[in-house]
Amino acid sequence: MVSARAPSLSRAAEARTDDVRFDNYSLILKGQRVFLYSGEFHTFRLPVPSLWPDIIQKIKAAGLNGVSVYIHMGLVNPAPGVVDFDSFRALQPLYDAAKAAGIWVVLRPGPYINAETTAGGIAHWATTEVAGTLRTNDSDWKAAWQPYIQGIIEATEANQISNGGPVIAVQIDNEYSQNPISHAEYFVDLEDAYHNSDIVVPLTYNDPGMGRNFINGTGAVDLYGLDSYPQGFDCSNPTRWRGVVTNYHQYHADVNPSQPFYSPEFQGGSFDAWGPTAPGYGPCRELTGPNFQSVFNLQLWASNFKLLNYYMLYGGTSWGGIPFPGVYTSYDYGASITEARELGTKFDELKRQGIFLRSTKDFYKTDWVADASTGLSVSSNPNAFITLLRNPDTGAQFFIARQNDSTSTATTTFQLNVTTSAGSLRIPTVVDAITLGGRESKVIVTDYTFGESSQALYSTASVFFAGTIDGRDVLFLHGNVSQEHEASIRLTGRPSRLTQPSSPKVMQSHGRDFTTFSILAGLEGLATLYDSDTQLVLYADSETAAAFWAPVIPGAVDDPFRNYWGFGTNQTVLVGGPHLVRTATLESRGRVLSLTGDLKEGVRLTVIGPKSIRQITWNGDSVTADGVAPPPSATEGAITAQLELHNDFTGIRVPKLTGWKFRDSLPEVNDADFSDDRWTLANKTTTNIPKKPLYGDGRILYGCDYGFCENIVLWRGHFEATGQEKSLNLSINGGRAFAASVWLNDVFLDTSFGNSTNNRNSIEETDEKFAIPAGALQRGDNVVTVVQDNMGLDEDNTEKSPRGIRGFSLEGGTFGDWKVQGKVGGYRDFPDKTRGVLNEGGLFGERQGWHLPGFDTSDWVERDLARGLPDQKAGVGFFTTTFDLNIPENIDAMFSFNFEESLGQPYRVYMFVNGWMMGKRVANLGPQAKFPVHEGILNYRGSNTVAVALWAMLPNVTNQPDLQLTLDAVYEGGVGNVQVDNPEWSSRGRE
Ligand code: IPT
Repeated sequence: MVSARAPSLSRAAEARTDDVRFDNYSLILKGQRVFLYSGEFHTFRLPVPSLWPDIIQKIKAAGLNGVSVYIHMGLVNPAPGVVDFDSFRALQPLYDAAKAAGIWVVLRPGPYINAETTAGGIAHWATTEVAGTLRTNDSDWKAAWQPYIQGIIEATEANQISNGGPVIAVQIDNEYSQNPISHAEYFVDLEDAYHNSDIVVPLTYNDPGMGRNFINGTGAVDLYGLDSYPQGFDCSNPTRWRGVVTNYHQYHADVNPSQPFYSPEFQGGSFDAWGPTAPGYGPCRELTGPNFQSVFNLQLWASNFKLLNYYMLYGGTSWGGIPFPGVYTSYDYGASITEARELGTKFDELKRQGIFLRSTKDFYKTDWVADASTGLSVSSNPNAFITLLRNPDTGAQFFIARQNDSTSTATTTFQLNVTTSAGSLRIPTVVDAITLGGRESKVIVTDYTFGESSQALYSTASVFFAGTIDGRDVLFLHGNVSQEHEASIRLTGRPSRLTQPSSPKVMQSHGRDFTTFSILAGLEGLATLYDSDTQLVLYADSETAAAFWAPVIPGAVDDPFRNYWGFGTNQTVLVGGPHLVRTATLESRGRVLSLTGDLKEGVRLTVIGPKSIRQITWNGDSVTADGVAPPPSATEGAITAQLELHNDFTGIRVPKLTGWKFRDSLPEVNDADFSDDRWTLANKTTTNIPKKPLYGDGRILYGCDYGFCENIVLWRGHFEATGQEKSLNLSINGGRAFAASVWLNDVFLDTSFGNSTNNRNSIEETDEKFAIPAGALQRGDNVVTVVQDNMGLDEDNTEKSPRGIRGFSLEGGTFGDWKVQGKVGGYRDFPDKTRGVLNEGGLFGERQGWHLPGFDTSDWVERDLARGLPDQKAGVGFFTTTFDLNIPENIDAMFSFNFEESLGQPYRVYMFVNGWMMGKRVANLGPQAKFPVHEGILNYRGSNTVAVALWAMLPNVTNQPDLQLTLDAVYEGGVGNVQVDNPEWSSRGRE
């Protein structure tokens, strides 16, 4: 435990709790130095609260100790004065899951969050009704956010660390500038709101770049941080690297040296944009893959960052109207945990790094000594760029090595001249060199303490785990299998059965105080280097190391921090083999080790834990230890067993989506008796939206101004025909990648296609002339029907986006009434409080609730979705079908809905699964064709409804949607008990 000296403590120390302090090195929680190692997770992008523990447990299993969470004002506060933390908007299940896993929470409630979401998270009612400038100290904006922030405060107070909860910081807004003063005063207003409450944890901020905002002066926060996305967001060139940022440390030294170095967002993946050239998330995961994590993350460590958050760690799904116009439904982000909640090689690398940090307290307090650019010349090869960090108390040193050209794919070998407690050395001493195999970075340690008191003089192999297990000091090293590595260790204790390293690829040379283990290239699997009554030293190739877990054994039941590593517990075991180990407990005075986790297949289980263990259970079932071929020969304290699956995955039936029922959803065009009497008259002539109409007669045809801000909005423009009408002109704006189809009476005129590029300067609105074909006009009342998609409001902070018809004119005539209809009830009175304000739009079928489970379709016609709309007309129709699932409990199965036809056809699909709009397929743009949907939205033991609104934007679509349900992966385990909350249809009256 390190207690910081009072003078060096900065602002948060004056703060209202001693439980969260910091000095110039790191965060200090409850008096303990902490490296905050966290990942970003947006609960609103996984609208199944019972699955939040799944993500949190996976974050924990990677060795991380924190989660950073944006909260979405627009979802929580859908209408003026309405603050709703029910269903997926809740905070408490997140806090409970974090506490149960021992994970700290940094809460980022905005109100502005950016986050590739509509209006950057600002509630649509606010972008509409606030006349002043958003995100300034304008009084109506201030009044607008108060109820939301007060709601956040009330839901959070009791969950702060000072009250035994997980919350350690609250971020003020998001990425902003301190100038002009109205911005800074806005921060002051938000800070006042927290200061006038029982929120006692520090207030933080994320600067978009090296902008020096909010460090000092008006609105300055307690703890400043800097966001960084050095690789950018171009996933289409996944191997093209931009190189690491080399001046982080200098920036820290210049701007806030009295605070620890904090990155509230460091690139953990990338978002992807609409359009046929968008590559999809596979390449994003490659662009930010394990080698990126190795080189770029270690560059952060080398820059002495001690609070880090990877954005995103789990991206999830931008379902319903969540996206801003630049992104599609999937927000997978190429993150370490996939949208379907799966783990892959990025997770492996994250875990190798995370467990190292968790194991290495000496790393939490380091002085940045020098690097190769400031005169550190320790490397024999200038192509290896070294940064040296040193712990001033223990003398532990961390040489962080990367390629001098950080994008280099060359193999670089070097020796390092280091000064240690045992004098100067050139390491390695026995094998030839340290190797950087292309895009790879390493931490090389000297005078490294592991466990209670053991010492490694140096290691050129990476540390995976260090700690104490059953009173023994344990060190677990790893390295690239094609390289040689070396570690020099002061051996203690009485050697056990194993007197030689268990692999012939390990050479041992005894010095006076230290024994040097040289690991030759090609050592695969796990090797025991040394095994005594006081020490255990293991080595594995990096891939094998990633198959190990170090679950934390919870401490005393009455300790609120019993699950927090280093706080309520310092006890851990090593478990190798399973796909995932979620939790471990030791019961019956250490005799029973209970493990929970996931299996993909049968595996060999290796447990290195206390000798007291007599029994191991896996997901509740007793495991029979077999002692067969224990990990490298007879390592003391290791237990091995075979874990087999209990379930036969091949028995899982994947229903085919058949039996579709169909009904037309455009009576506005197809039913001569349709009346829009009950629609809203669009007769406003003023709007708070700064971008005013381009032409027309002064009437404002922006959906938001009538409460219809989300998803599809329909417009009806009436006129009395004189016969002179030749054409109409419409300028329509739905944001990038939108579309709007236009009819005159029952005659289809055309569709306007929005621009799909992600270029902010591109024109978003269309401006088109629609010729009136002969015979389309009718005597008396004529009506123009516009079906318009709204892709979300722009993110640009103070922006209030015009969404709707920005210009209208009728050549040869004059428009009479314009009517507008979006989703039922608009943003004030929408009926589906569970799925929330962003779920549905204004299509007739949606207004009727056809997308909801339980709607009676017995009088609908049978029609296969793959046949498209009748007569190949442009229009909108609803297709629904149901299917049963029967997945055994304790199976985590990943399903997705897939459009198997090729891209390029002019239609859009709004896919509702049990009422939730889980996918928007824009078939002419793409790229997304695969839509993962989780248990909780899907009912795994019962009936499910899928409803598809198909909008054919042009006649004669040739390649119709071919929608199939796919089982992508199956695991035995999971968090279990996933609650299903899919309210059924009830009558909504007629709109
Ligand atoms: C940063 C935002 O803070 C975050 O909300 C998200 O939008 C992220 O970008 C990109 O996914 S802003 C940063 C790119 C300057």
